[in-house]
Amino acid sequence: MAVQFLSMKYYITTPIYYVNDKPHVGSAYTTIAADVLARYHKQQGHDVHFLTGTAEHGSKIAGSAKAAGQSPKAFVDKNVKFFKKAWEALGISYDDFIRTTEKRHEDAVNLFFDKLYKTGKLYEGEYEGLYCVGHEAFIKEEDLDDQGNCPDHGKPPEKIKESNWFFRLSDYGELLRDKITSGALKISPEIRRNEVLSLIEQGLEDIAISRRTAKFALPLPWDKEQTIYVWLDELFNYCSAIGYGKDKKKFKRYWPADVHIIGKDILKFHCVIWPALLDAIGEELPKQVFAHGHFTIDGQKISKTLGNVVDPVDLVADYGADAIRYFLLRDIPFGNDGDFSHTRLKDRYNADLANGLGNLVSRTLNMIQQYAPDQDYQANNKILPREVKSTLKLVDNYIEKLEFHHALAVIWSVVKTADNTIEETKPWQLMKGGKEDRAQKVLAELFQILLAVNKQIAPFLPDTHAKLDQLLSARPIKKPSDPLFARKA
Ligand code: ME8
Repeated sequence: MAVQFLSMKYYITTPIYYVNDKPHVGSAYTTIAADVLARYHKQQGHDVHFLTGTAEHGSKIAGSAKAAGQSPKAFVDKNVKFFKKAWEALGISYDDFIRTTEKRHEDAVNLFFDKLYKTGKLYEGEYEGLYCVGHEAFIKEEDLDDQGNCPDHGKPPEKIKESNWFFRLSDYGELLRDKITSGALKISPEIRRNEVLSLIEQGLEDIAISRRTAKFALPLPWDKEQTIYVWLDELFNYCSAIGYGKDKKKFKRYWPADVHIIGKDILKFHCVIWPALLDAIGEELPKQVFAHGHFTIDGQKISKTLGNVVDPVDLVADYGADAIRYFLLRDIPFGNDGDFSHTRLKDRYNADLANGLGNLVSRTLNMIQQYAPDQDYQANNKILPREVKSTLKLVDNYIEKLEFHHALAVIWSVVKTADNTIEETKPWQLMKGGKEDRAQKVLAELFQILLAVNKQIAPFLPDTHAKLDQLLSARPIKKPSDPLFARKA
């Protein structure tokens, strides 16, 4: 009987983004990082399920649709296309794209709420508070700016007093603390883990899980006067997309998620509320949540009013997808806050890609075409210099820790080593001086370095990887007809 071995599964998610607008470079950042991890695990032979999608319910969407003079459904159907187009332009290899207005999601959310209702963890109560539609969340008075506006959205919150259903989040402090400190729920980086632990230490308050006045939201199954609080609807996408209540086999295969990649703004939702809800309905908690930092654009907060919103599709048109993927992950240490600078994008593009990797490829292949067309260029681990081998070994470790900037720095240090080898050995002089064997050896070594580098860049720069793969497997070897990265003036 044939024995079937199932490869290790790896379920990775991004936040599902609000479709009230086009995607911007912030949502692109999270999605690129998740894509790199997904591609890396696919390269390792794992059974990867990479999910992204869009959040399409709630007052924020309804308000933006109204302002655009469209029905919410027509509005989200139009805007979701911008996300799909942007992810295609950036080479995002998602396996599934979930929209919260899909029937498969709505059905699963109904089931989830039925289950939640039966847990006895819900009760009816009065809520009075300040609601920020931009965040789709209540905001504390002390967090408003001097003008009484939400500091992130520049608008005053709505004063809301209504009777809602509540979830006893306050019961979960101890359980969450245990899960986090034991490592069963890993929160990275450390600073975010401490932030969550300190939130728990301060004491958790119960949360409203329904709204009476929200527009374009799903009705609560047992109380049609109320709608489901959009954040709970959204969080459940991670389960609905893999067949919760419908496809038991698929759900069992992929749940719990191996990692939710998010921005630090939605930490509490993912590290406190979401695990507590999952525990309440008897599901396992995600294994890891990684919350990266936020970045500004040329030193300023990303804002429509300032007009500095960067469309990732425009960036791809100017630089190509790989350059944007490289820049975002190389320039901003994943996990830290940072700044997206147009000047640094151009500088890094020229230095690391055009003059760095691109130049190394054309110089090396040009010399091989001229001086060593008859070499046998199979992948040969023995020819690869030992120090290159040991340096490149660090890359896997960095990717697994989501330290993408370190992984890329290591790969580019090898590009530099290869450049130095060319400068120091000057194969053209060796040829002229009758040291052909020595020159052939250097070129064979450089070729092996290119092969090794090309393997490592695959998750980060998929288009470049494919082009370089073609160049390195062509026989006879020829220099590229176009540079991999044309220099920007
Ligand atoms: O919060 N820098 O959706 P959203 C880096 N629907 N990343 C940024 C960023 C910046 N300046 N701005 C945004 C929502 N992001 C919810 C999510 S999940 C169940 C529901 C990224 O469209 C970052 O990943 O507001 C952040 O967490 C996400 O966009 C917020 O996306």
